[in-house]
Amino acid sequence: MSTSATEKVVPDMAELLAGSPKNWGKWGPDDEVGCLNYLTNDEVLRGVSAVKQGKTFTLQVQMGNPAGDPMFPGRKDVQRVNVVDRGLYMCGCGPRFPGNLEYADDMMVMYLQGSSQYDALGHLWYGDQIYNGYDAMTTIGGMRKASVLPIGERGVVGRGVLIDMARHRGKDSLDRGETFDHQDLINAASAQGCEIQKHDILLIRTGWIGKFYKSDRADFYKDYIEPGLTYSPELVKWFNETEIPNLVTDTCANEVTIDPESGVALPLHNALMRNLGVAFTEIIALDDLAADCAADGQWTFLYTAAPLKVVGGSGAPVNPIVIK
Ligand code: UVW
Repeated sequence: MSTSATEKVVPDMAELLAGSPKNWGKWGPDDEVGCLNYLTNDEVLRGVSAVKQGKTFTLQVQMGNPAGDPMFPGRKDVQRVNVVDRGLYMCGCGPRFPGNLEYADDMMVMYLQGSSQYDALGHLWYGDQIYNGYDAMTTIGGMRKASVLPIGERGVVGRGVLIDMARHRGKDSLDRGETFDHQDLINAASAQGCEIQKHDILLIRTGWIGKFYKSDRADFYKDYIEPGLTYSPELVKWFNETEIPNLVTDTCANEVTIDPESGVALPLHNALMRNLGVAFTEIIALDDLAADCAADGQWTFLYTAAPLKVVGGSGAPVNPIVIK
């Protein structure tokens, strides 16, 4: 237990999530991809059968956009620097090859969660254990268990459904700290004329990342609290029973930053990702896809993604592709 600045007694994560369901061991003692195991060959074909028009959408935000890179506070923007370019050749220093070709080369330093990304299932934990019961000591110096690598090796393909919570509530973007739950998702789906089916990859638009690009940066990050799903035992039960393999949103953390009820930070990362094995995909650009879905009434599609295969990574950038 701890006390917040407002003297509210905030429970430990272990206390809040006591009795919360776990899928540890469900896919064997060596599993590192969790609910992505629900995406069987039949589920891939179900996704393919959602393709009706051949329209494609890429869902990664731009990296190194002059407006900045949206990310969870505490991380720093992508730094991309030129190593070789025409300027180097003009100084007579460019690498020379037979035939005199010239080229441009660059390098980048970034937080692996500093752009559109997949979290490794072991990215966050409480107590001494990460997803599937692996010892949290395995995170030291690089993740030896439940890193992002197995997700990159496997890839993610299935039927996706987009729920546009912002549009459903008549807003460009949900407000700071605005919450919603599984029942709100079900209601929004019904208003959109679709349904969230078992094993669907669940995409939720809040408008938050779109708002980043329209806001003053200092204002956007001031007393940072983003909108999102909020924890309840019923919501966790719904995710578990609906066997959602992957939660994909246009926020930095896929959930309201501080649970308004308990005061605990990011409980769903633990209840859904650490305990159930739901893959988290964050900072995803959904505005164009949502506008198209609202225009043609097709909210379901084939979703495909594979994070970069970073050995030991706690997450990795991704550019998902959706085909309607
Ligand atoms: C944190 O690392 C706090 O969360 P995220 O999963 O949003 O990167």
